[in-house]
Amino acid sequence: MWRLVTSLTALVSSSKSSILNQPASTLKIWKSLTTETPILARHGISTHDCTPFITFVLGGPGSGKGTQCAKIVETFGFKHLSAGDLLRREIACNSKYGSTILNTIKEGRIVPSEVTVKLIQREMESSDNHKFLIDGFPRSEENRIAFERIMGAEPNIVLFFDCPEEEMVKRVLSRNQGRVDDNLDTMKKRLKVFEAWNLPVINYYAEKGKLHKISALGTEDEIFEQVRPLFAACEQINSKTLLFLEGQ
Ligand code: UP5
Ligand code: MG
Repeated sequence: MWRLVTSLTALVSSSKSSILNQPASTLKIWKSLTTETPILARHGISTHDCTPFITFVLGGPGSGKGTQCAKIVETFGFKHLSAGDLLRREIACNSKYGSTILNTIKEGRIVPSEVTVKLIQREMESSDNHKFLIDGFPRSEENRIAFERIMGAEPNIVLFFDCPEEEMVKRVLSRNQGRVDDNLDTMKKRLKVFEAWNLPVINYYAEKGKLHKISALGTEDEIFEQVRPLFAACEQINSKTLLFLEGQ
């Protein structure tokens, strides 16, 4: 069903009046989906019948990306791909890049784009789902450009969990799940990398009108109440599109 999103541009002129009656969240999603053709799918992810619907989930270390992704999966049936988890899996299975990835993560630096994009590509191609949450990627403009080049795709929407540094530090240091990067020394480096390399990507998508900034302070449920309407709006737009196309 998500393939139909690509037909939204064609729909804009004919259904503008009914769309204008929608709530603000729906309108913002509508705008971000139609400001340009969202999906190109020329290269790596064109093997499925459906064009994927891609959400990038961005935010600093400990801002709650993974926590909110789990809720989106539960409520809206997306496939969750955490770039960090995919990299940690490579370490755990001693792949050829394992030790390089481990050292990079310990230093809070960014793993080479080709490695991460290939891992994401493999997961997307082997999934039956075509609604993807890509969590913690892209972390730099170079990551973003590599994704577009290798996958031939852009995200439909981008979430940014905006969280104060003190709160992120507090959450990461109390997580206690044995992650090699959850210590004060590495956390300081992760925050610096976030500011220097991730923020330009966030600004890029803000300028493109694709960014949805969420305040990441509050309880997990309170934060999800900001997230829910975005995806509900996507579903609403999509079902309207489906009805429209069925009437063609
Ligand atoms: N928590 C969550 N929400 C809360 C709330 N509202 N109130 C109170 N507590 C809350 O949450 C963090 C902790 O906070 C948890 O204990 C949670 O219960 C609690 P989580 O949802 O895990 O936050 P998240 O933003 O996912 O934090 P994470 O530490 O995973 O973010 P990072 O972006 O730092 O980590 P990631 O795993 O993506 O990457 C790790 C490293 O891998 C990077 O530093 C980098 O070296 C490397 N990497 C790359 O090189 N390239 C990539 O593309 C991706 C990663
Ligand atoms: Mg995470």
